[in-house]
Amino acid sequence: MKIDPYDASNKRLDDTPYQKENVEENAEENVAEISKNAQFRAIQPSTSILSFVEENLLGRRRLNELTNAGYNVKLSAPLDNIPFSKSIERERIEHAVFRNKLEFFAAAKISSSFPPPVLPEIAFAGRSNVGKSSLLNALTRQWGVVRTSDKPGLTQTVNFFRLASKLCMVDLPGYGFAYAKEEVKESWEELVKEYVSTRVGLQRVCLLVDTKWGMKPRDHELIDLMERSQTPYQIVLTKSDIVFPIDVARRAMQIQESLKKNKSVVNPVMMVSSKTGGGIRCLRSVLSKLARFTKP
Ligand SMILES: Nc1nc2c(ncn2[C@@H]2O[C@H](COP(=O)(O)OP(=O)(O)OP(=O)(O)O)[C@@H](O)[C@H]2O)c(=O)[nH]1
Ligand SMILES: [Mg+2]
Repeated sequence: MKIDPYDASNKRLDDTPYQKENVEENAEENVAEISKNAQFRAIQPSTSILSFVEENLLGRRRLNELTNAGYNVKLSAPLDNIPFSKSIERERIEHAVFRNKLEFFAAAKISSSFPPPVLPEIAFAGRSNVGKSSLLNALTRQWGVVRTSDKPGLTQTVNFFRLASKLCMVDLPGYGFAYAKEEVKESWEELVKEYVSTRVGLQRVCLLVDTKWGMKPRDHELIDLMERSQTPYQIVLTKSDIVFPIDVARRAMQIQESLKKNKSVVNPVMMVSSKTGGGIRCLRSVLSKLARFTKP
């Protein structure tokens, strides 16, 4: 895998060699790529997916579309607010779980240092740079608590955060990036695999997939493992603000169809943008159902 120096929006390329000396092979690859694109464009998303995308204003949108719908574009993640809100401040997070202070409490490089599983746990997995740490911040609106970076491979340990005594959220190191040494990469990947297949109290793995790029071989590898260990996982499409709304819908449809026969997958495919806040409220609703509820 190589990093594309000219692509400021998304640095990842396929795991294929960057430059091919063999021109014929290159031409063949181009044809395959074109037909892959044509197949993608031919996907007909279901009406429920299409209306989810429209209702949540997902995908690349003009600013005036957001203002016309009543969102205050001066706020960060404006779609994560109530439309036509009269309040100058941002409206409170509606979910009792995600309103709590996000507290970092443990980091582990080896499985023996995982903290005891006391709370229901949700983990965020996915390729490096897919937006795992950003999503944790966006869900809690506590930007800065979880460190994010545009340099892939920032999160290098399994990091545990708690939301009061209700939920534990786990930020996993990303897999498949170019900078780290082979042996370091392998040890992180092994740690992630061990975590998702053996962790007691793990309620769900949110497997984050970049909307623009879709699923890659390493995502399938992790899915196969979670199927074998019967770990419930849900696909969350990230960075949906980068592509056109129709392509967000197509990607969700494509993934939903490809996992139709899987047993441990939790539907539906969620779609979010930590940047615009699109889909974040829905994801909170889905995930807060897994939290521990204490009687009022
Ligand atoms: N446009 C856009 N960029 C995003 C979004 N979410 C994250 N990013 C950017 O993507 C980059 C990587 O985000 P992180 O949250 O650090 O990704 P990560 O998956 O935690 O990465 P690792 O820790 O390396 O595995 C940062 O530059 C973010 O600003 C999003 O919804 N939209
Ligand atoms: Mg991270």
